[in-house]
Amino acid sequence: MQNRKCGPHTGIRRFFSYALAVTNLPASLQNNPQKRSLPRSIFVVLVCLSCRSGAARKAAAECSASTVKITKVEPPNWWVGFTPELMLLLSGQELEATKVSCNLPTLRVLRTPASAGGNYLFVWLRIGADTKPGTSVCRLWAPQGTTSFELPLSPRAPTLGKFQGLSPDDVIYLIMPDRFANGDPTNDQPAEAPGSHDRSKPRAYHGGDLHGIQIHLAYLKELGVTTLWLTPLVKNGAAQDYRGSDAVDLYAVDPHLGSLKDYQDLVAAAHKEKVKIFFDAVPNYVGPLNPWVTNPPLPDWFHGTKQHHLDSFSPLKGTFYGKPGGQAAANDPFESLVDPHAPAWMKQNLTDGGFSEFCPT
Ligand SMILES: [Ca+2]
Repeated sequence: MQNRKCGPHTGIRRFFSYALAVTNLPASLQNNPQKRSLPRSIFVVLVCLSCRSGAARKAAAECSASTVKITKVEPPNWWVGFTPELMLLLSGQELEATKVSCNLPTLRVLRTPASAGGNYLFVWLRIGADTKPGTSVCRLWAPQGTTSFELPLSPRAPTLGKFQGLSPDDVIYLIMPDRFANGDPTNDQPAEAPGSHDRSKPRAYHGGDLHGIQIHLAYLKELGVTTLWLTPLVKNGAAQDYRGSDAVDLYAVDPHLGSLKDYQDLVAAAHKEKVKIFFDAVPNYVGPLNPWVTNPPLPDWFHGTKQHHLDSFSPLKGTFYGKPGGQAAANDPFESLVDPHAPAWMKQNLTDGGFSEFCPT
């Protein structure tokens, strides 16, 4: 998703796109450039008309004066025929919306609570059962101006033969993609992560990726593997987050591992070999570099704050479970969950606390 930028030309283009209902091109027009020229000519006429209209001038003026800004939409897309409702989280500034409206009549905005300060807006949507696939444009009005965002709604892929789950007969092979096989050296050190790739450093990225797994499917199949469990693939933010657990974006594939298409290609190739892919997600915490950590969408988004939060190991650092002298814990903190003698606060430190000292959960 990219937020539409204000400007002398984009402002008019946004006004135009919002004014039309989103529909897919008829199949008869999709691969025929000559036939496509008709709606394109209509576009030109309408843009020219809107240039001359007072409404267009007003929209352009609103755009240039607006300080309302959307920098991210999560999730960035959804599917029709999947869930009746969807909650979007918009990030940005001045997002204390007075109204949000989408240009699909079957996509209804239910409520739009904003965070204090206006850096986040929750948009609750009801997706009508008769909604067709396409990209909807939603407009947001706020005291400081107006802006818009797009929401692609895709058709669901056929589910027959998929989503089978696991059984006792499965042979699961756990892979940490960065450490398995390097199938694409061009992604070893993405431009946005300089210095992150160094085979001489144990905690740096070492070059493994999704394509490396794909080109070794025959090897894995020969081992008798029926299921691949990949550690989290989502985008991480630090040079030593190769494990994948410190997400900065829960909807993007980490660039060290490849692209979303690389993942889709891997899944398709694995299914062709009758090998399942087990998707590993970590929903209960994010990485310390996630923007939420310093600016959470809600006061209770995390247990505590970056500076003040419970630490799973904190009760173990004394002499009770831990080593004498206040050193790091010698025992697994999970023991407290099953230990009938462990006090309630010790269990809470585990269930509500972070595994590390630098980030809330
Ligand atoms: Ca690589």
